[in-house]
This record gives sequence, structure tokens and C-alpha cells, in this order.
Amino acid sequence: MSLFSTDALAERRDRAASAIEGAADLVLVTAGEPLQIPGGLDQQYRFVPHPEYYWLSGSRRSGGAMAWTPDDGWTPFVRPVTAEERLWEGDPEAPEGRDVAELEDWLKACGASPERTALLGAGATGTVQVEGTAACRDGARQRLDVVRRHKDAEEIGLLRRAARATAAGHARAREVIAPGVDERSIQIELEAETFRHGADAMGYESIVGVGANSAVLHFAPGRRRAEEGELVLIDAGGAVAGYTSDVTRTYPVGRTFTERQQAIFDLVSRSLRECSDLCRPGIEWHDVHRRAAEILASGLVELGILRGSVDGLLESEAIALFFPHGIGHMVGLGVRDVGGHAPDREPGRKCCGARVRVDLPLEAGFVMTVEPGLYFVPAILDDPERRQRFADAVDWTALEPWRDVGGVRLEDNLVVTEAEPENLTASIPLS
Ligand SMILES: [Mn+2]
Repeated sequence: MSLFSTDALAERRDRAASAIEGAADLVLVTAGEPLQIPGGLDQQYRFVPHPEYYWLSGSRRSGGAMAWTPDDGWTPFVRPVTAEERLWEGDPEAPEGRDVAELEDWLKACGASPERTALLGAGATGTVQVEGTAACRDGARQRLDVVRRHKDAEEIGLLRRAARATAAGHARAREVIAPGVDERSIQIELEAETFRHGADAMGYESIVGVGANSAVLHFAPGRRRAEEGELVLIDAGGAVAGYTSDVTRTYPVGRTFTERQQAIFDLVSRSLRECSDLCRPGIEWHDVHRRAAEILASGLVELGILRGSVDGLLESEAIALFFPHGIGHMVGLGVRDVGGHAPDREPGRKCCGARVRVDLPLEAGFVMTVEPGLYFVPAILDDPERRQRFADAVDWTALEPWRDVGGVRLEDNLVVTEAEPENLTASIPLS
């Protein structure tokens, strides 16, 4: 049984069909096949369907395909449940549709030329053998992306459930953080509570970094113990049916921040607040990044760490020494959802020295992470090339005592609406 209503799926398929109309004579969106673990005998990695297939079919079963032609619209093909599966897995979820074994004949009868065939999803896998061109695929995918960026009410519903589970997990993490507790224990408590409150998976590998580890952007929790006066950075989110939260908080070990930690935290939380409020239809995502960079740069100037004009520090990319990543990305079906750039733009345009994953104006229905951060990363700050390039922009002596702060990142998930942005993760306290 799909979690999505028949109406919601029908509406998605209609929207997708109108978007791809004209781009191809045949669009085939495949789920993909499970991957064998090398040397794992009959073990497989947990199967995750291609998001394009899941979004259209509502099914997370492998081996299926959604086929579209201008005349017939969408035809679902599914891998039938076998007796073997029933023996090992009970009664697996299988959507309605034609047996995927019939697909080959169906494709022959359809007779679309490779130039007019777009192979989306996982591509040609398993029993799906069909030729298409990259140009046709890219054209159709771009149009489907435009549609998939808008989350429907049922998708937002799943994101709300994921956010509730995530809020419980973070609350539990906050409770157990104390001198002597190690990163792994914090992760275990956070994840257990997230599962207890309705998540069926974590949306990505949880990040828990204590002390200096808080300055490692994607730190895998280990046995490092928290000490009084340090920070703990937690970036973790629960998922429901593939829809995930992506939330970061930075907590003090002990009751309060040190003065320096507080100063950095205040800058990051101010950026979070202002940038979240900017998430309205029409604003360029790069401008949201730029606003965060401005707030952070001007704050670092006030603290005596950076020198010069804010515009100059953004222009020279000096701010990326401390804010080296983008302000956020699309989130929803997976921790990195659709994203991309407007069709008339070069891919990978940087902003203030950071790679920003989205290069588009926002529209109602988008769900964005907003995740400003400030870090004192040894690999960046001790790099001789950068120290020379930014000899004047940074007061390298004044910087020294700040390095113990490590890193602070705060991240919420915002739904863009015609009115105020809706913060799905507002119930998770910032500190
Ligand atoms: Mn994120």
C-alpha cells in the first residue's frame, strides 16, 4: 500500500505529464535494482528507489518502471511478488500495475526512436533494456525537476511527521549532553528517541562532533567525550517513508556557552533568523546565501577577526574561510532534493566563495534548509596559501583564541508559501 492517496499520485502524474509533453515520445522512469554487497554472499544493501520513480509511483519496491507516452499517459509496470519473497519477507508492498516482464513487448509496440526516448530514474537496469539519448533524458529530467521541486500536501505531511520525530531526538540529545558523555552515546540516544517518535529511518548518517570535531562539517561520531566548556554540534534528522528532516543544533556542554562561543552562536542564530525570513517566493537563493555571508562577515569584523569592508570580504571570498559551505539546499524526498539551477545559468556558480547547491529564485511549495555556520577549521586556517592570500583580511593574531570554539551551525527546514515561510523544525530549541 502506498502512503500516498490515489488522488495525490494522479495529480503528480498529471503535473509531470504536462511538463514533459513535447520533450519526448517515450519517458521511462525506473526504480532501480537492489545492489549486492561485494563478498556478502546473498546480502544486499538496503534498497532505496530512485526518487523520480518513488515520487511518481508512490512505491518503494525495486524493479518497477513508470512509462509515459503522449497518447497513453502513464503506465505502471511492477515486479510481481514471488513465493520466495513471501517466504523471506512476509507480504512485501507491491503497487498495482502490469508485470514488468511485459515491458519489453510494450516498448517494441510503442516504437519510439532512441532520439525521442528519455530514460529517467535509475536508467536501464534489470529487465529494462531500452535505448535513449542523453539529450532527451536531460531535457525531460529538467522539466520533471521543475514539477518535483513543489511539495504537495501529502509530502509536507510526511515532512511534518519526520520533523516531530526529529524534535524528540534532539530534545533527548540535549538532555544527555554532559561532561563525560561521548559522541556515540549522544547519537544512540538521539536516534533511539527519533525512532520511538515515528521515524522509520534516519535521513542520513548522523553527525555528532564534540569540541574540535564540531569544526568538521560531516563528522562521524566516535568515542570522544564531551568536556565542560566545549560545544557539541549535532546534524541529524529522522525520515518517514523517505521524507527527511535535516536539522543542526550546536549545544554547550554544561549550562552555558563561554563568552566566545556565545558571540559566534549569536551571529549564526541571527543569520538563521534573517535568512529563514527571506524564504519567500521570488528571492534568489544566492541572495539568501549572500545575506548570511554579510551578517557573519560584519560580525567577525566587530569581533576583530576580519578586517575591511563587508562587501570586500564577500568579494574576496575571505568570508569562506569561516563560512565555507552554502546556506542550504532543497530537502524532502531525501536529504538533498532536486535543487539545481535555472535553465539559463551555468551550473556550479559560486557565491562568496561557497558552492551553493541551488541557483534559482524560490517559489511557493519549495522546502529549503537554512543552515548558516561559522567554523574555525585548522585545515583552512593553517593553509599557507590562504594565510598569504588573506594576510590583510584576517587579523591572524586576534584569531588565535577563537579557534577553540570549533564550529557552530544551526539548521532549520522551511516551507516557502505565498505568505510567511513555515518553519517545520521550529519546535526544536536553538540552545
Ligand atoms: Mn543540510
